[in-house]
Amino acid sequence: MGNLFSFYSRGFPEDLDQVFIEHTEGSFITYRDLLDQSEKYANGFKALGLQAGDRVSIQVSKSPEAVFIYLACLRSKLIFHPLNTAYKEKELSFFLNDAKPSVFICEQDVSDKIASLDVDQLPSNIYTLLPNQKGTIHDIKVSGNHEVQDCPEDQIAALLYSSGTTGKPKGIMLTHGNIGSNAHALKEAWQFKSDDCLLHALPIYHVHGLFVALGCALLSGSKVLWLDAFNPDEVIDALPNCTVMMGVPTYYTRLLSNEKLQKEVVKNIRIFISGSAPLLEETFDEFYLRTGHEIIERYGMTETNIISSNPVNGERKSGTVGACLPGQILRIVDDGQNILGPNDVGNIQVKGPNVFNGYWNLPDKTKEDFSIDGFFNTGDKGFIDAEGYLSIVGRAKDMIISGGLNVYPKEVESVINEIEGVIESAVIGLPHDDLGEKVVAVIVRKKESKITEGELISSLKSEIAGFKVPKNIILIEELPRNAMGKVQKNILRDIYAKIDL
Ligand code: MCA
Repeated sequence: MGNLFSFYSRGFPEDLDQVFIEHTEGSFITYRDLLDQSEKYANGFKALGLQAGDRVSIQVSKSPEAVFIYLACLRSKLIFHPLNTAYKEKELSFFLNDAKPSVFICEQDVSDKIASLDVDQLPSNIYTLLPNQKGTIHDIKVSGNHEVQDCPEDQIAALLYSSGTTGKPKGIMLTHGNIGSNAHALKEAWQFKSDDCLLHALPIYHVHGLFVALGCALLSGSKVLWLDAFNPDEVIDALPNCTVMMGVPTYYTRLLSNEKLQKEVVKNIRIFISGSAPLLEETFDEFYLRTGHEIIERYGMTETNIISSNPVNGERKSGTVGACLPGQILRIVDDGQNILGPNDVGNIQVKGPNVFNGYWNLPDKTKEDFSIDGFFNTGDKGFIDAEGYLSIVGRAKDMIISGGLNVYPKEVESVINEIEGVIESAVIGLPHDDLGEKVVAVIVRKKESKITEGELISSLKSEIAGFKVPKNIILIEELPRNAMGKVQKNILRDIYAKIDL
């Protein structure tokens, strides 16, 4: 496959003036623009003296410009490191300290306060994104031919962080081969063709919006209808012009809450795809009743890209995430690494060209997460039925998925426990109609402390990204513990799931 940029570009339409990105108000970006702009940025990075393997961190609102920069990084074998704009100063400082990028592209407000970040050494090149801003990345663009650099498949293409159960985020290294092989498998599985039009409302700082959605479009030379964020009214207005939509389950429940979602609106849609969080069977059923479409549920994670999917042709079994994609090996093992048979619940492991290269600067942690024979331990529990469909039944990791975003309780607890007046806390996930799961914190205050729920929330909002901030805070006298002294989160979940918080 070689360089992922070259691999993508082999799927581009012959007529490069065909549209790649179309905005709802009618403006568009062609495949030629994509080539030209990414080439100019690649030349710019070269002029800055960047070398293969250098990191380019980017924390900006969703913008096609970020796609040009992603492709420029691929062309030049630089490592693209996208960041959620929700991250607060402390979180951002951690990422910059850990990834040590040569270039950081951010919004004007972040650029203005960059000196106040707790970073050992600020990146030598800091830019804003928009053309009319001070110190904009547009200024680095240089016209002229740029040779796409050839590279092995295990060349790192992107660094994406996941918080992890220790509370400290880990950088997940994804290679050109990981991303390319997975996009190819998905393009085939979901039968993307050049006349498809993908409704794209996902953020592009995660695997889902960036590698899965854009990867399928690029490899098939098709069009993307670009929405800056998910807004049900805008999505429903755009659906008649599209053939495919991808989203997290929250997108589908929000669409169902909108009366305008009717069969007529989806008449041109070929497939709806859902991932990043469990799709409730009732959502699947209700969506089918309303639209006549069975949502294709698939399963993946940042470390592995997408592992399995329900089929385009053939039975889509609700409550399952479908069969393993071609080229990968999926297995269920018990705690002793013995391979289990059909319908036996155990640990889900996967091996294949899609599986990441390791955690950034954490070789021991990487080793821990792989079996001796090279399978990645997903940390999820499930079973495979006799027809090969995988069902996820639980997580071995203490993790909450809220609106398709992973939240690690340990990370939130560490921040809560630092707040003046707090003795300890337990963060749990509780069912939520809109987000699937919501973050809830059960907190024990010091006897003399009068800190309120509202004060705790506002303190947390200044420290961590909004999606990690608990939707509810429960103050109690003591956390339930077992004989070993371990907090019994299952008891907390049982109690508070029954109460209307
Ligand atoms: C925003 N907020 C949230 C979330 N998002 N709270 C909990 N969970 C969330 N996911 C909070 C904000 O902090 C803010 O709080 C308030 O909600 C409104 O913010 P806004 O940005 O307007 O929210 P929204 O537009 O309603 O966004 C919800 C969303 C969005 C549409 C569900 O989070 C989203 O697009 N999620 C998709 C994420 C995704 O792409 N995941 C894929 C990663 P306040 O009002 O208090 O300030 S996983 C992946 O890539 C793997 C490989 C895979 O398999 O796909």
